[in-house]
Amino acid sequence: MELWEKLIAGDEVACARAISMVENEKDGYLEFLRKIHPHTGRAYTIGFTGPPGAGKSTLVDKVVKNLREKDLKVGVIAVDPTSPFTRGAILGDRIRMADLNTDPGVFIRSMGTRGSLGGISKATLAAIKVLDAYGCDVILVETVGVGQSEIDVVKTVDTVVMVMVPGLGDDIQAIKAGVMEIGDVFVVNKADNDRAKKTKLEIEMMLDFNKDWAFRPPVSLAIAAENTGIDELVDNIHDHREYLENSDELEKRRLNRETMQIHQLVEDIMNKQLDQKMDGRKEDVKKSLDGDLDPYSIGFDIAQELLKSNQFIK
Ligand SMILES: Nc1nc2c(ncn2[C@@H]2O[C@H](COP(=O)(O)OP(=O)(O)OP(=O)(O)O)[C@@H](O)[C@H]2O)c(=O)[nH]1
Ligand SMILES: [Mg+2]
Repeated sequence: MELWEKLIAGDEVACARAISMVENEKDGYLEFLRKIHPHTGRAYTIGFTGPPGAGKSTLVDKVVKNLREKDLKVGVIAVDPTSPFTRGAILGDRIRMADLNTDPGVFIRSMGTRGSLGGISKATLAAIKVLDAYGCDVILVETVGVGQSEIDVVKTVDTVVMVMVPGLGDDIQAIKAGVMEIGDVFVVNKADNDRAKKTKLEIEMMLDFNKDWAFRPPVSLAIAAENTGIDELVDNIHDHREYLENSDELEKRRLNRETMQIHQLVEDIMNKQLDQKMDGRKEDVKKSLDGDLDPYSIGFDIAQELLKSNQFIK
């Protein structure tokens, strides 16, 4: 059997190999993705984002267990934060998730943040496809909500869970811009801290500034470390899913995701061609600097050459 056949048959080793293959864009990875595409589209994807140390991994771990009780096959993609300060926490994640690793109904994968801008979201999108073909019913994606590339990752999932912590209300103005718009479901974790209720109210107030919600994001409390508030969070995610499915929103989000994938692929192909062409134009660039040529003519000329050539398709 070929790798893709093993993958869709639910072979765990094949799944790990397939993710590495697409993540590293090894030879034949596009052909591989084409083969598995007809076997995708079934999985529901949920992103968990929020500040470093908010308890995202702990929550994901508990949510996975909750979903496993419902006999759902679950995939987890943890996008490793770039900050060296959080390395210890990552190690912690691995240890905490160790017991999930022995469950054949759970597949966990960490993704590095190396590569160019858009690299993570591209690799994550591809990994989602692989886990979908592997037969996961639900795929959870954990990212630290700090940089643009993490926000890009989050934009590709069906439901975005925004993990907050008590006291965030103090500087809620600062996080308002990015955070309030992308969260579909909010959860204030670490509710063993007595400021949690106040933070929940503050978030609700912020949300209620906008009166025209088609789906007003629910806000709940959780103590992930004690497995408290998980049922309510899972219910809220489910409500959001129902809303998406009963409107045209789910299709809209998935169209966005598909568009993004196509966009990234074309960009990649064009960029590679462009880099090659630029290498051959070093003399012209020098002339441009000396004033014998200009960058606009060179750029336009290269663009025309690229558009005329049929070399894109390889
Ligand atoms: N008090 C308290 N601590 C918690 C709770 N949930 C998680 N923690 C602790 O908070 C710390 C960070 O938890 P993680 O789950 O690693 O947080 P994270 O958001 O995944 O962290 P990064 O991935 O590094 O951004 C750990 O020490 C957890 O044990 C909670 O509900 N209450
Ligand atoms: Mg984490």
